[in-house]
Amino acid sequence: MSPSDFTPRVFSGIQPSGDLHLGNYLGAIKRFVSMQEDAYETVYCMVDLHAITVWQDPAALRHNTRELAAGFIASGISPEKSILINQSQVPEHAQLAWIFNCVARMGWMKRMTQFKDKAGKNAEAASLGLFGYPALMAADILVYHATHVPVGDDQKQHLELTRDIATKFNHDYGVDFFPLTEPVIKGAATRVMSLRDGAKKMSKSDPSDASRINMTDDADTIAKKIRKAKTDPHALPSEAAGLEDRPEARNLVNIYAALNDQTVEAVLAEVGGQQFGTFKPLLAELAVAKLSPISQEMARLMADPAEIDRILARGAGQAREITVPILEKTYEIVGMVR
Ligand code: AQP
Repeated sequence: MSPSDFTPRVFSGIQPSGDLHLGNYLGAIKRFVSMQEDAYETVYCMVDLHAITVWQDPAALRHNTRELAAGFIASGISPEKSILINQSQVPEHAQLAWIFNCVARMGWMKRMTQFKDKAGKNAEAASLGLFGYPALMAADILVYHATHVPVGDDQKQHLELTRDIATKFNHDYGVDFFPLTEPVIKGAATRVMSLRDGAKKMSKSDPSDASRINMTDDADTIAKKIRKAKTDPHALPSEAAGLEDRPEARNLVNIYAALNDQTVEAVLAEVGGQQFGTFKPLLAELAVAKLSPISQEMARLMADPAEIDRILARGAGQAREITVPILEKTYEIVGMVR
């Protein structure tokens, strides 16, 4: 069966492992919202089981999970239109992950660049969970038979692995059960870079807070971080080709384009020739105009955490209507006595 034989369904998630940042917003959440308006069933997830592959303070994890849910809702994800869950309340994710641990090969996992980046030089001390992360991610997606997954560019390799796992499972058991999910990686900001280093992606775990714009930053902080963002001494070009060897300049233009729903070409047609002293205040103004209403709404939602918990509990109930039958069928295919 091809993905078109399955109900068009979107799944994606974000780790509640720290402050939500502009990269998460432009690379993922903004596109989650637009897919919610299309002809898909949409399931969006705070992947708390993924977050603990690196130690998390329990109180901070609870706070970050609720704050991430508030960030999703404040950005436009409606609990009436989308299923909103935290991963650990839908146990079929972890149950299917075990089956996929037995399908995925060690050699495949060893090639994952995210593991190498996150484990660093001391891979022996990394958790087994961090190594197995992509099998759980495959389970997150396939336990819904999701056909489309909007993500940032950094997740491309994990989505290829998800397709490999689905293919091997289908082949090993002689079935056509799991779809080959399509990654949806598009737009001007599929890889938002650090404001301090145009070669590094903007990330929650970067020790420098100045490297990223957090969704909870106030207007002054956003403006200050953009003012201090690393750039080069040249004026902006009028065409995209002129950004090729200028990673920091390209990053700021990409951010502007994504925030303003424009193409890079359209932005450069307006700002080409400007120095950063002129462009940065424009970008700061745009970022504040787009992000401040979201952070204010997040703060309002966080004042009532019980309501967020109710939304997540209801989402888990809706999700399990999909995941329980898919897991049951998987167990039956694999040969488990039910
Ligand atoms: N810099 C980025 N540009 C575009 N998209 C990004 N995403 C993350 N960073 C960028 C996208 O956000 C979604 C959720 O990511 P995640 O929280 O699951 O984990 P991550 O990719 O590991 O994010 P971080 O911020 O880099 O977290 P840490 O520092 O904890 O590892 C994904 O769709 C991702 O592509």
